[in-house]
Amino acid sequence: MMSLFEERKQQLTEHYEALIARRNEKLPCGNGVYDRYNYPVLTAEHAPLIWKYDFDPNTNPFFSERIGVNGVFNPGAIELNGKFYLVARVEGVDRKSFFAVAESDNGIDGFRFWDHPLVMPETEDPDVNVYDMRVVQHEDGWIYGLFCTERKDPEAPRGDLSSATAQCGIARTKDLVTWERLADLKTKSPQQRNVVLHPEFVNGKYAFYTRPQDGFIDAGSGGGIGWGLSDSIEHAVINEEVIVDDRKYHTIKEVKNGQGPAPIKTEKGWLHIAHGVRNTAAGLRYVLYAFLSNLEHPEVVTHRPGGHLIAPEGEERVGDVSNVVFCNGVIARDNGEVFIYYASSDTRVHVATTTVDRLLDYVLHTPEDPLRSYACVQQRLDLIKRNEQFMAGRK
Ligand code: M1P
Repeated sequence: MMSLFEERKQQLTEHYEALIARRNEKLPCGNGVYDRYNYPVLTAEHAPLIWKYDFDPNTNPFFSERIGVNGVFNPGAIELNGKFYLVARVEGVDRKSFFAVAESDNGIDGFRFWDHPLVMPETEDPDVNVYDMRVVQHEDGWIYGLFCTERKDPEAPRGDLSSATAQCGIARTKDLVTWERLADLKTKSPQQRNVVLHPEFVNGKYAFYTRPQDGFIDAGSGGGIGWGLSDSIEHAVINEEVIVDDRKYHTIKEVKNGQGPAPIKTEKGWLHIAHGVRNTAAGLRYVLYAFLSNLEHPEVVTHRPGGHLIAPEGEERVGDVSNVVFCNGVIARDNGEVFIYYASSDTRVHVATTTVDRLLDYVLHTPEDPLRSYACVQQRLDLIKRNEQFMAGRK
């Protein structure tokens, strides 16, 4: 008879392999801008069993989990040599996040984590928590990972064990395996999250999208997507930070917003995916939105489609931090395909597929938010009128 250890090991291994082998399916009846898929591409269950279980029956007779994984979300993304890589935020049951690389041949299913999580070297001021890496292939030849490094707030009053400071950690690699940690970004803001490296030099300098904020959660008087230049990447310093996409009253980004992945270069400009946060009686609601900026001046926004691009739907609405979609990873392929990796409710990762043409059509032809109900009705009446005229003309 098989021991309990062997029985459980076999069952869990079969379950794990079936999960990785499961084909994903495009969902019908999308909105035309992008397609959603039936299954998440990465979940806590995708964490390899050897990360969680002691495989020695002498020390683990019941094949019990030893170090659990709570969630897998907010991945950076990159395509290298025709393979799709996600550098995911893996959160242990101890609440600490770390990075790990998952690889797939087609970008929509079959994602399998590499055997070892990524080892991110520390600076002299050790990180307590690291998360939300933006992976950028820069024109200087390096692949950079910019991420949030969180530490206990040294100014926090005694007994306050929640206040933290968030800053931007920077590391670089050539192969996603070995990472060189550089100095954290320095800006004048007391807190920074959602910092993203622009993939090209601007005026010969490294260019950053930032998100200055007063507090760890609250943007306070700060917020908005910022922009700044630095002479160096090894010791990056932004002396002047300007806001390029502001928060606005009664919009999807009234509370805060942040650049998602590095923008996609297109003929019409830089295509950005960002997240916007609004308040509700049920807490904060995070959605994704898109905008376009000028090719020569990436800090100048030229088109701002109103409303959200992706909002949480169905099971996406529920998780550790419910009513959240968040994106810090996108893959734009040479053939024009775009894979948007978005996480739902700080729990799991999904993919939405589209093309540069479809996204450009969306940003160029979706009207801006006119900011008042009356003006929104006028906007919709205008669409209806044009449709009626077009349809009458065809009869
Ligand atoms: O919980 C939702 C998101 O909250 C933070 O994003 P922001 O700084 O814009 O509020 C981040 O912690 C992010 O990881 C998380 O998904």
